[in-house]
Amino acid sequence: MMTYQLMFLCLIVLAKTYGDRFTDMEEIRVVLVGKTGVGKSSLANVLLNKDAFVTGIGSSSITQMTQSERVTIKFPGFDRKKLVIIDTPGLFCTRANNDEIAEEIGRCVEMSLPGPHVFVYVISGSERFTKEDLNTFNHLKLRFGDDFINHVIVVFTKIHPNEVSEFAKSHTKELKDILAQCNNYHTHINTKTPRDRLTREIASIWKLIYETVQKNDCTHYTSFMFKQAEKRREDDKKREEEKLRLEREVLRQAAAKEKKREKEKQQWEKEKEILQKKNEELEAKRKEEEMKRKKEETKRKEEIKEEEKKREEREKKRKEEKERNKEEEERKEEEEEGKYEWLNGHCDLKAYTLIALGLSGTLFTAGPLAVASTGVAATGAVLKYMCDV
Ligand SMILES: Nc1nc2c(ncn2[C@@H]2O[C@H](COP(=O)(O)OP(=O)(O)OP(=O)(O)O)[C@@H](O)[C@H]2O)c(=O)[nH]1
Ligand SMILES: [Mg+2]
Repeated sequence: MMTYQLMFLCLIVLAKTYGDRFTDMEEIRVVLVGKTGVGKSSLANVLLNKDAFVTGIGSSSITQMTQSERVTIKFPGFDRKKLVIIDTPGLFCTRANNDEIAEEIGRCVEMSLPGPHVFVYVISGSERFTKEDLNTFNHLKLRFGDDFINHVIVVFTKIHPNEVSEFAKSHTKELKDILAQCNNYHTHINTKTPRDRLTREIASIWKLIYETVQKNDCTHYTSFMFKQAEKRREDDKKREEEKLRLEREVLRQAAAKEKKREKEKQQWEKEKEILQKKNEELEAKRKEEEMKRKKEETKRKEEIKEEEKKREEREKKRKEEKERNKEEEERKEEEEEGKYEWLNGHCDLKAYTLIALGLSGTLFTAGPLAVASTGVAATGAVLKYMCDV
C-alpha cells in the first residue's frame, strides 16, 4: 500500500515539474500491440475501466479488426483526461498476408490520428518468450519505423504478483534485449485480478505512459514518421516487386521460348505431314502409273500376240494362196499341156494338111509352086517343132 501511495506521489511531483504541457494535452492516444492471445483486449478493458472489447481464447485472433474506444478518466495527478485506446488484432502471426497487415496498420494509424503517444507492446508472462514474440516486435519496428522505439512501453500480462521476481529472473537474452531497446519501460499486470486490487499495477502503467509522453516532449508518433516507415516499406515492396517482375520476365521469356519451340515443332510436324502426304500421293501416282504401264504392257503383248496370230494367218493364207496358185499353175500347166497336145495335134494336122496341099499344089502347079509348097511344108514343120518346144 505504501508503494502505491509513493507511486502516486511521484506522479504528482512529476506532474508539478513537467506537467504544464501534459496538462494542456487534450487527449492521450494509446495503441496496444502484440501477439495474438497475449491479453491486449483484456488490458485495454482494464485501462478503460469497462468491457469495451471482446476477449477470449482462440487459435486465430479474437479481435478481428483494429478498434478504438474513447473515455474520459481521472489521470493520476491530473484532472480528467480524454483517453483513446486502440486495440489491434494479433498482427504478424495470424495475418500472414502483407497487404492485410498493411491495411490493419493503416487502420490503426487512422484511428490514432494525428498519431499515438504510446504503443503498449503486450507480452504474455505465462508463456515462454518465443521467436514469434521477437519477430512480432521486429516487425512492429520495421513497419512503424525507428520512432516506434521512442514511444513504446512493455506490459507483461498473466503474471501473478508472487511470481514477478521469478519471472524477471527467467528473461531470455532476446527479451532483455527488447526491454533494453524500450528503455526498460516495462511493467506487469494480471488482468484477472479483481479491479479494486489492481490499482498499483494500473498506476504503474499510467506512470510509464506519462513518462513516455514526457520523454517525447508530449509529441506523438507522427504520421510523418509513419510515412517514413511506409516509404521504407514501399521501397522494400518495390524492390520485391522488381525482383518478382524480373523473375516473371525470365519466366515469360522461357515461356515465349517454349512457345516458339512448340510453334516450330508444330510447323515442322505440319511440313512433315505435307511431305508425307506428297510422298503418299507420289507413291499412289507411281502405283497408278505402274498399273497403267502393266495394263499397256499386257495390252501391247496381246496386240503382239494378235499381230502374230494375224501374221500367222496371213502366212497361212499366203501359203494357201501359194499352194492354190501352184495348184492353179499346175492345173493351168496341165491345161496348157493338154492344149498344146491338142494344138500339137492340130499343128500336126495343119502341117500334114499343108504338106498335102503343098504336095497337091506342086503336083498341080509344079514349077515355082512346087517350091512354094515345099516352103509352106517347111513352115508347117517349123511350127510343129515350135509347138513341141
Ligand atoms: N490469467 C490471466 N488471463 C488473462 C490475462 N489477460 C488475458 N487473459 C486471458 O487470455 C485470453 C486472451 O485474452 P485477450 O485479451 O482476448 O487477448 P488478445 O491479445 O486481445 O487476443 P487477440 O484479440 O486474439 O489478439 C482470454 O481468455 C483472457 O481471459 C491475464 O492477465 N491473466
Ligand atoms: Mg483482442
